[in-house]
Amino acid sequence: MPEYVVIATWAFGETAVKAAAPLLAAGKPALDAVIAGAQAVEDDPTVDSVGYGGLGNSIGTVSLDACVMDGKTLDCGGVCAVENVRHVAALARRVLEKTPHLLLAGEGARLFALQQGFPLETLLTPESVEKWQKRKPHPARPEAPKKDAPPLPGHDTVTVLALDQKGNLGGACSTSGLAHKLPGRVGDSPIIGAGLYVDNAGGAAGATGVGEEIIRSGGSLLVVEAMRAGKGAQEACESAARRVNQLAVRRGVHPAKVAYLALDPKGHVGAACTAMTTFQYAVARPGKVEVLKAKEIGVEEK
Ligand code: SD4
Repeated sequence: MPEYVVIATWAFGETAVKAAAPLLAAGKPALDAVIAGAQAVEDDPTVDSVGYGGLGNSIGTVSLDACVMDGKTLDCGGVCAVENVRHVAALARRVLEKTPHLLLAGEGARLFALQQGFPLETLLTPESVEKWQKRKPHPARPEAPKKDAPPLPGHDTVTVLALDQKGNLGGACSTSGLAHKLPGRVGDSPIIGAGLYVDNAGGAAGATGVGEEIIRSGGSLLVVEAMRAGKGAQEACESAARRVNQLAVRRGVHPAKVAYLALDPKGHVGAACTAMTTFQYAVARPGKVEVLKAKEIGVEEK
């Protein structure tokens, strides 16, 4: 029986892996575990970039994106620009299970959530409203970010990847996206292949950081395809981070903050981020939970 492994983005990923590990230890499927992990972070009001307590968009509304994928069946589902639903990773799973579609957006996703019995609630907290106000873009800066504007602060996705005891991989990704984003803006996180990709035959990968650059550079599918082609999980993440840097240099802009996390079908883990991105991630294996720092790929690295 393979040993289980679960990994998750950022230091708050520790909350996710600690929620997911007991399910994996009990022999539950990877998909159940990653959704439980994502949900623990969605419920944490101190994480201001995921679920309840997430920072609002430019008009102060919390708008969430999420997706899930099963590495055995390649079944997947996502929701984007959803308001008033806290557990969007679980909602993405309902899209996978109950509909012939892969991605539901906005009001359609919210109505689907109601139909599926998810409660509608405000996702704002007094603390998140205060932070949102403090982090408001400078008045001199236009509300709608310019094409080449530096990224706004306040964005961190929880991406959870797991290998279960049957040797199956699963992944979930959940975020409130960039704080102060334009209403209707959707990042990489709900898009299969961008924010997440999982295939037992290649591996699992997830992304965090500036969604526009993750999508532009090919996203998580790049990482999985690199593993399928024989690269290790670490090398695959590094090559995808290098791609982000290379495209930025070609386009004459500073590379965006982007990080990749990967888990191969044998349980090897990889993580890498672009320059000036301090990226931490959590790893749980039987009897051990660690928070590690990812390798940073400098712009000059070819
Ligand atoms: C997005 N990738 O909406 C997400 C945000 C994020 O670290 O992960 N930030 O673009």
